[in-house]
Amino acid sequence: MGNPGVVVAALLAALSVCLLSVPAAAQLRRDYYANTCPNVENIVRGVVQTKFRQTFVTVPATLRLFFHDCFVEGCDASVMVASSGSNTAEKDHPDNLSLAGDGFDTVIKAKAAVDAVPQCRNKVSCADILALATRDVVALSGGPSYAVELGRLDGLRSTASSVNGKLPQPTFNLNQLTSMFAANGLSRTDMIALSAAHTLGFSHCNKFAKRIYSFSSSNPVDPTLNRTYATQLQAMCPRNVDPRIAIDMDPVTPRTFDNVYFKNLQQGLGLFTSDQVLHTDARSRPTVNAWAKNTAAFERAFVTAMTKLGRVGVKTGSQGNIRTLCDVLG
Ligand code: HEM
Ligand SMILES: *[C@@H]1O[C@H](CO)[C@@H](O)[C@H](O)[C@H]1NC(C)=O
Ligand SMILES: CC(=O)N[C@H]1CO[C@H](CO)[C@@H](O)[C@@H]1O
Repeated sequence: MGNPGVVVAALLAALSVCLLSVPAAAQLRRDYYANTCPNVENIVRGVVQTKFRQTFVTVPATLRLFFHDCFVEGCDASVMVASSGSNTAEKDHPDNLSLAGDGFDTVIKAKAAVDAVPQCRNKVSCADILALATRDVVALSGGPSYAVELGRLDGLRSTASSVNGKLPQPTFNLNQLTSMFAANGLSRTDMIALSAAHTLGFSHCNKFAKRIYSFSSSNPVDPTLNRTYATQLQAMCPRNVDPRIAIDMDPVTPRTFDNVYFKNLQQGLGLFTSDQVLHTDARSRPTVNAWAKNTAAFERAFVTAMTKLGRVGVKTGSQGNIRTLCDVLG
């Protein structure tokens, strides 16, 4: 302690370790574009509102696009990139599970609107536009609104192979779901809250066909599925159904972002194993029951989880750039 130089050196070393180990997400800020594009939130919201009036699919398509973006290579708009030449991009991996084109279209149009403002041109990342548009679609469909942290750069690569094993499957049990979300810094509570995104949108029949036709040798129908609902699903999704047929994931309020998702689970109306297991498994059931009767508590948990989702694998500095076109690298 007698040598101030040593103390200062030690402090500097400790400080640099701290700085180096600060996760990139710490650099996200709500007012990131305050000087470069102060009106960015209004510009994006305007485009999203117009698109929403044209087609409701904008809502689930954008919300799911954000989730897939963040879980594969971080929230860096890598999911937006189109395949070119010999590179097959993320969006063309089979697990893109038919990401609806209206999500891509929303971000591309919002980016064009932002870049049409001279001050904003080439200043705002596609990754941030996707995060803002996602907040806007959730609010437009009746969900909570929230402040979005900004400052993500766009990723420099996008490959189909990077998707392997990164996205949850509809057949997952609670342990599989929990560990995949944990790998992205999300708790089981966050996972349950985010799963409520299935209060909106569509699923193709093949994603749950096994639950209604060939669950097990003794039970063709998954016993955790509501019997009446199983019969309705069989009618909407007969064997050998046209693979393009998609059905509402929330059979009760399919166009409203609400906690009916959790009420549905209490009645065996969870479409996927990964949905229904949240109520079947005693470890997650108390949370499902709590949010089924308390909208405010669910919305708080959803906002917390979305904010954490938006911090996954954020690119800063030389790890990324601001794309000119969201579907083209560079
Ligand atoms: C918990 C694990 C999850 C699994 C296993 C899962 C799986 C799926 C599957 C299989 C579909 C149907 C795709 C199709 O047939 O076209 C789907 C749709 C959807 N998912 Fe998830 N998902 C999960 C979590 C999430 C999360 C966290 C979000 C967003 C925060 C999300 C948002 C959506 C939306 C909005 C749709 C509807 C898409 C549309 O209508 O275009 N999902 N999901
Ligand atoms: C099955 O769903 C219907 C609504 O579709 C509900 O009235 C009924 O209580 C549910 N059955 C069970 C066992 O939860
Ligand atoms: C929207 C989109 O790009 N969907 C693609 C998902 O992946 C399949 C192939 O696995 C493509 O055919 C789709 O065009």
